[in-house]
Amino acid sequence: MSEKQDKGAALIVIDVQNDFCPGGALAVADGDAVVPVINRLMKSHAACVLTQDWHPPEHASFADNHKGGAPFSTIQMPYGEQVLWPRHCMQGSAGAAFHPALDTVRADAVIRKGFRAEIDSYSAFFENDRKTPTGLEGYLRSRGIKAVVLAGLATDFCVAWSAIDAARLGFRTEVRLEGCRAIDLDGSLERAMTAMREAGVTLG
Ligand code: VGL
Ligand code: ZN
Repeated sequence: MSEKQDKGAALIVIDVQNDFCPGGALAVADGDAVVPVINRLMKSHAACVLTQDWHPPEHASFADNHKGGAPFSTIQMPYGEQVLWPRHCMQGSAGAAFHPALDTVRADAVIRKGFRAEIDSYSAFFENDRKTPTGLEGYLRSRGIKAVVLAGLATDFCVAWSAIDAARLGFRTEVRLEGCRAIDLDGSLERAMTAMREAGVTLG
């Protein structure tokens, strides 16, 4: 899809925050490389929404909130499997701030997610129970938006979960891979790519 044809689509920028960039608490390799790509994409889209991972200190996804919980191990939560992460994107912290070079002035809205201590939220649309809405669907629909383009961090977690939900909700959905970087934990990138394709997401 050319940048011109994207005009009617909303760009959804996922979690381009200091903690996911080199030097951050949950750094994604080469994570800051997405910033210039996304700044350029912002200029060719009619609407732009940023998401911000935004956790309270007692958040259930933090390994150090679980006795003996090792970072990057997996536990069962009432809503399903949960990876335990290093403490990251704490509400109000420097790590939770957007990357300083991200052109945030161009954003129409910021959706924060993961602010409920007992449940994680990878997707921009629903928490990890896949039911509790963030409000993004209503925001996009009330603006008449029918197509979304996604970029950001990380490809295999928050970008993939957001893209799959967008497609399921009936939005025409494209992920711009040049504007994404992955964590790639035990094959998670490969699984995410397959799941996105199966959900009808265009990988561009
Ligand atoms: C993310 C792990 C934990 C992401 C957020 O933005 O992909 N990953 N929290
Ligand atoms: Zn998080």
